Amino acid sequence: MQSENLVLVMGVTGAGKSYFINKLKPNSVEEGHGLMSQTKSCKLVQVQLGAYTVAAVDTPGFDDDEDSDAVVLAKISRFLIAQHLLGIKLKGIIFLHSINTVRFTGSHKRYLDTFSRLCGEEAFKNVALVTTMWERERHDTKYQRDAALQSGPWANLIAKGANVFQYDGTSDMAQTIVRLLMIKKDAVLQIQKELTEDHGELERTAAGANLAFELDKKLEVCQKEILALNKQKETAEQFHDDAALRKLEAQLEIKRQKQIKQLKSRDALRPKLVEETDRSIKEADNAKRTKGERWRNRLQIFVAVLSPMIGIAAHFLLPLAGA
Ligand SMILES: Nc1nc2c(ncn2[C@@H]2O[C@H](COP(=O)(O)OP(=O)(O)OP(=O)(O)O)[C@@H](O)[C@H]2O)c(=O)[nH]1
Ligand SMILES: [Mg+2]
Repeated sequence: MQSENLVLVMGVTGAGKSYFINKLKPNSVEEGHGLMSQTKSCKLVQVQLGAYTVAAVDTPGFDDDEDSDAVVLAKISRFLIAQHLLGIKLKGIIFLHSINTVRFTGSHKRYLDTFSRLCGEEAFKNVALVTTMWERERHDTKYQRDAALQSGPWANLIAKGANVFQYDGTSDMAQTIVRLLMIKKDAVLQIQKELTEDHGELERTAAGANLAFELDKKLEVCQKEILALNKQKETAEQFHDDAALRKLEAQLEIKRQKQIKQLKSRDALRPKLVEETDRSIKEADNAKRTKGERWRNRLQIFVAVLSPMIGIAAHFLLPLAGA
């Protein structure tokens, strides 16, 4: 079987992940133009860089809707477990961050925190910390922001071996960054070790436990708010205050929707990913054998197992996932 090298492209919504992948292979994924997150599932794009065959993975970013962070982590983890179980080489993670970001708060902090826990310190050497959109930002404050990033939020990663790049938006530089990761030793991420060694749920990994803890706190608050609104509703009913009742009903509905979303996110941290993925690989394998066929390479199995959850650029899917 030919050697497959995987590179993960990560970063918050709008950091430039899809743009970067398109610079490796033009028009392979869709870029965003608005404020909403564009890439909803992991997308895999195969690129030939000299002697290296690289599968670059476009991952969904966390956005301002923090209740869905767990769902995004679950998607990325599912991907990482399949890659790990199939023995596909993970060469590196490209972490993108827009130099236009004025303040490193909210989703940026949460994302970096989850990212660091997902990788674990041993894998920091396989991380490329890349600032994007340099050519878009004319103001000189970009240099100060870059320095502040390196001495602040990124300092620990850099101290433990992460590599820093200022991305100029070109294909040449995108390729150079990927090529530099190709000469690294294969990475095994903390979350992969945690999940495969313990056969546990995502909620018991360092990255997942943190999100689970935050979600549990929020669920408690939401439940209390719903109880309080219900009490107010009872009072309004006693006094036949229709206007207040209507307002409270509307507020309750918003809270209930929020609760449903939070519960869904919490559930995303529960499945036993290793067992599920292992089972899916065996099922795909059996189906293939029954048809008297053989896999062409491990990426083909990977795509077959993950295709319900990942979108794959057509030019990649067709040659690999065909019968
Ligand atoms: N000039 C320039 N534009 C960029 C660069 N990176 C991203 N963009 C643009 O910024 C916008 C957002 O970039 P995307 O690549 O869609 O961001 P993303 O990280 O994939 O976002 P999600 O899919 O929402 O997670 C797009 O319009 C890109 O074309 C860059 O380095 N230079
Ligand atoms: Mg994208």
